Amino acid sequence: MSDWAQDPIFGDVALRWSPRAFVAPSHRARGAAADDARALVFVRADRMSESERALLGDELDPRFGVLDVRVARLRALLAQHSAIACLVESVERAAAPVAAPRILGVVNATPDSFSDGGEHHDPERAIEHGLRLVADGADMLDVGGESTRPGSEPVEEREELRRVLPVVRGLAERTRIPISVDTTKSAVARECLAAGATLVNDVSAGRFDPAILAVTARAGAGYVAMHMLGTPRDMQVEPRYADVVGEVLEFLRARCRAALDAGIERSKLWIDPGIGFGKTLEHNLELLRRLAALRSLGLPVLLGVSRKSFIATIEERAELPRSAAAERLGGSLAALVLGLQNGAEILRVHDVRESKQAALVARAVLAHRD
Ligand code: HH2
Repeated sequence: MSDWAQDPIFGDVALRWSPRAFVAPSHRARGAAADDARALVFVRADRMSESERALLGDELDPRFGVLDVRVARLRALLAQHSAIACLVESVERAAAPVAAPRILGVVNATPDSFSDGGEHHDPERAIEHGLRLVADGADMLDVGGESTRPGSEPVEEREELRRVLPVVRGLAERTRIPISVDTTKSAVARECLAAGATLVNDVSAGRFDPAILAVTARAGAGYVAMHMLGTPRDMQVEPRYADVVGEVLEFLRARCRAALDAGIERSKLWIDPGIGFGKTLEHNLELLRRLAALRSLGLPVLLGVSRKSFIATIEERAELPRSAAAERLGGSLAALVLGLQNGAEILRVHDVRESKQAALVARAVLAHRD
């Protein structure tokens, strides 16, 4: 068990129980968690010591590993046992109202993306597409020139730059919303930042080309660290985790530390569980259901579920035909709304208009006070 409480940067977040426990709000508190707010504490009772289990007493349902308590009771538990310190902090974070969701519209300047490959390969068409997404309500745009679909091969730096640079430049000149570049390469990030991008979306979280962190830091740009198991080429070959949420959290914490060490400001870091990147359907579902656990790092959570293949796998299991990527809007919106409810703040989507509407409605319901 890593001692997160000792971490000088994430110490206040005190994730010491992760991956054994995390907290999700059953009733959203107004502002910080009030004493009478209820919290659902999901506990890995099987990994707890006898004394920890005894402490939780009858309130713990060991069959489901759920502890359903009021925050006041949690505070009382804290007074008895320092290991529970993390829970109160996590309750407060998880119970804080969801910030206004922001939509990151996808502009793929690739010939082979799984979702819209080839549609906007020509720079002018990609720029037009981006401007349409802005008109549809995108808060930011994400320009990518290398497909990361399972089994895909890396694209050469020169080719990737040829694809994305004119699109980033054109969009930065013609719109005022932030432009992100979806790349794992430091040289591509550097050129795009110089051409007007202000955010680097790195699906490797700095593992493929560590210099990308310093490049981002030097430009004072934002940075998205995403979890992926291995590389796009091998990530879907029997992905395995003992505890997918705990391992994704640990990975993101370590990668954020590397980003901070390279000089990226904490206020400019976002995290992403990487739905579909080295995950089976069960892994994706568990991450989506327990997404609130990621908020305990105290960083905005970006979520990409749009058109992903887990939607078709669910259809298949229901003995329906697998839908093509462009026909997965219903499933994308369902996952987006649940992601939002579980703490996602930035939603990476292809269908901006529909996603914005769904996010606004979900947000209105979640923020409603009677
Ligand atoms: N998903 C894709 C690409 N980049 N970046 C982040 N941060 N999170 C994601 O979930 C994510 C991402 C895959 O989607 P797409 O760009 O449509 O496909 P492809 O990689 O084939 O271009």
